[in-house]
Amino acid sequence: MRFERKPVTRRAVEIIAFLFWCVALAAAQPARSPLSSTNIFAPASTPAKTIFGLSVFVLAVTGVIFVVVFTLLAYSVVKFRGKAADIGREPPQVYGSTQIELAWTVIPVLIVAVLFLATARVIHAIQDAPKPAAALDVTVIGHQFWWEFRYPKLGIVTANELHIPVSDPAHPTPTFMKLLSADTDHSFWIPELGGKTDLIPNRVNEMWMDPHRPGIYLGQCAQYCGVQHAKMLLRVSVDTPADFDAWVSAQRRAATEDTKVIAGKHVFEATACINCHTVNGTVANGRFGPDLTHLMSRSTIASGAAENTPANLRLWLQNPDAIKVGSLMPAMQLSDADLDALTAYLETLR
Ligand code: HEC
Ligand SMILES: [Cu+2]
Repeated sequence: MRFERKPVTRRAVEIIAFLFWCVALAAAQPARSPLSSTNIFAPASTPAKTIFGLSVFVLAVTGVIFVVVFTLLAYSVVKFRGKAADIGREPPQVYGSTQIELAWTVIPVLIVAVLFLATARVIHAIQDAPKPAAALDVTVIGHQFWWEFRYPKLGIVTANELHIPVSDPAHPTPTFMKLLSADTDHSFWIPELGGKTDLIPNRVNEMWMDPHRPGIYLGQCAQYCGVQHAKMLLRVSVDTPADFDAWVSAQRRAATEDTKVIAGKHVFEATACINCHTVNGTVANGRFGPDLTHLMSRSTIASGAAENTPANLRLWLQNPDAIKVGSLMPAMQLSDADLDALTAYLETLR
């Protein structure tokens, strides 16, 4: 019987070429193109850079191992391939070489030790980093399926779009976060700013980030938390100090009262909205859903599921499932007139 070996080797070469191509493609993504704002190859803060350095190191070590092992394997496959004359014969049996056995025990142990020490160093550098006095405190609370951000020292509560100041390495102003969960496990992940950290009920996890350049950074809940886990997006706006101060003072202003939308406000206050949402200065003080006091300062609604436009807002109020199936906000069965009035009212929450 003749074995058909060529196609197998060719297939293996193709698969490996494909894997290399994938890695090269991912690495070659331009760092700031709109498609790559979650690019793990473009770290923009100290923890993300440290983790990136470690992963490149681990990839290099394992890459060398891969090349060595694969070369030996390919060599053996070709060199010792079965010949027709070998069929029915056993290959020569070789037993016990202390040198070889020592080598293939000691070298891997050393490699594992090096990887372990390098990793331990990075974990220590990130988790035990001292917190400077100028650090900003933010409490992040994961909800099915949105993010709550509280700034305890500034008295600000917002949702889904986190604003933090850029951190100049000469005068670092990192953001230190406490991560909590209101229901089930979630995971906070902004690839360019830091590693993943889970939000676990009845536990406080911590992480920090010190973004080096202003911009919008995107992320995503990275732990399956229910049907709309995939639409639990994160948007971090890294602001210049002046922009951040302006944002803070805008968030601390009381909600403006606009008499033109009084009808919509009545609908809001007479409906169950107020049990789930807060609007400062009104009877609404619910905490089950996002704080709406400055809803219009956000560019998206429903955790990045839709842009914050009047049409989307109206659609959301009419039927949240149209934007985010399975979201925990009920459709309130409002009349068209009430929907219009309510949307007009929400549009004034700047
Ligand atoms: C049972 C509680 C509940 C009620 C009642 C409720 N909501 Fe919501 N609402 C939520 C939840 C939960 C979310 C977050 C949904 C998500 O993103 O998954 C939400 C999201 C929103 C958002 C988007 C906020 C953002 O920043 O993403 C708006 C606007 C909103 N609700 C307005 C209203 C209005 C107006 C009413 C009354 C007609 C109302 N809600 C009634 C729970 C509720
Ligand atoms: Cu989640």
